[in-house]
Amino acid sequence: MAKSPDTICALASASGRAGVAVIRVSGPAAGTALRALGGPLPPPRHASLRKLKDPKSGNLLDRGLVLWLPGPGSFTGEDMGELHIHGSRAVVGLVIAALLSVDHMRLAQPGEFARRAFENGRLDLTEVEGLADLIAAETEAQARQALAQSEGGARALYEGWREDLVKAQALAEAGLDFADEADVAADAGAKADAIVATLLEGISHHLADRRGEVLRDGFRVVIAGPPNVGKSSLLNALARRDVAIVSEEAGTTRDVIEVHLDLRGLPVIVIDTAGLREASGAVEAEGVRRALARVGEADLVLWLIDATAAEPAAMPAFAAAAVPVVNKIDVAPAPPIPDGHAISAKTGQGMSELVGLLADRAEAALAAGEPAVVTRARHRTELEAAAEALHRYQRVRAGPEFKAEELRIAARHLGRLTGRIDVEEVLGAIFSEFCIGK
Ligand SMILES: Nc1nc2c(ncn2[C@@H]2O[C@H](COP(=O)(O)OP(=O)(O)OP(=O)(O)O)[C@@H](O)[C@H]2O)c(=O)[nH]1
Ligand SMILES: [Mg+2]
Repeated sequence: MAKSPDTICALASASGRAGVAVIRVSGPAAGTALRALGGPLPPPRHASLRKLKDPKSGNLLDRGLVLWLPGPGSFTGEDMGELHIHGSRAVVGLVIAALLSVDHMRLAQPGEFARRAFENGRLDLTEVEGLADLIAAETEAQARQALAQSEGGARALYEGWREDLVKAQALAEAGLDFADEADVAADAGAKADAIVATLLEGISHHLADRRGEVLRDGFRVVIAGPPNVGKSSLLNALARRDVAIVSEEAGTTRDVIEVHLDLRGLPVIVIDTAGLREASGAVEAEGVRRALARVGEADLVLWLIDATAAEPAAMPAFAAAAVPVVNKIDVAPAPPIPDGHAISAKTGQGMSELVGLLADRAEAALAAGEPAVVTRARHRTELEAAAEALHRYQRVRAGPEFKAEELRIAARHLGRLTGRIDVEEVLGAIFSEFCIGK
């Protein structure tokens, strides 16, 4: 792809007060800009301490490290520079203003460095996504998965599959060319069939693995139950802070409130919901509707039961798969409930066991084995479409040209995954994830 004429610069570290801030520059004028502020270019990829001056006035702006990272071996593939300066808003503002006074320099759009890395073939789409996830990672397991993906874990697999498909396609087309020589055609067809069978096995194996998406989004635990049983109190106890309003009034919670926990390095999102009952008003009814929607998306539901209630509320059908948790055992003994957990959100009794249970469930769903490859709905959609085309290939009886067409369709979906083709429709969404500090 042609080099972009603009040179871009931006603060790469989080904005605000910090010991050090990093400003990145990329594009054909990167070297000129570094020289304009910091004097002669340091040797490539060696940090050099420089006085940074305003090119117009000659005023000293700061003293900092200058890095010269010439293309094409740089992150973006273009000539790049980095300035490590003091991290105050004032210094960062002055240095960026000085950079912008250099010809052909402008501020980068969110994600533009990654976009250039992609356009210059330094990263494929899955690696860009992995990088966005790595920047957003909140727990160790998320960071590990994102790093594996940003280092090409998914790319290698998907590219390998695409190459196999191209081979199968060539074989299927050979069947067309040698239609008169039945032996040759049959042999090529059988080889293509074998490649497709192996491919389908591989794709199905990875589609069956949902760990990647759950790990990226967080393991979702929904606290549900009748009003006033202590759902919000349990959320606060898990969060160890007052996140949700607690009161003896039934129907207190209406909005859905989420808390992000890190349990053994795994991201667990605990969600408090409105008490489920025949709502007494439109706002509460909306709360109940939202509660039920969250239950539907949950990886685990905790069904809360009030130990002090004369008669526990009947469990709705969805709660059959839920973990029953009896609360308020500081006031009344827990009724015997099979596989139930007994806690007091107020005194903390039974809470460490409950946290242990959440961590175990999250671990069972997420951990174990190699990092997952399918980490986003986008991957799943394309892989499913590719697998469908391969299934149709296996069912085609009409003739080799129809088989070859299904292989082309499957290859197109794998090409979309890595960003070889049809990238424009997904690019905007992915690169906007690089908006630092959002
Ligand atoms: N003694 C005792 N009281 C509790 C405990 N947990 C909650 N409560 C009390 O029960 C009442 C209801 O608590 P909430 O946490 O607001 O209950 P909720 O299920 O979120 O209620 P809604 O949002 O109205 O559905 C409050 O007065 C709490 O102080 C507990 O473990 N022991
Ligand atoms: Mg509540």
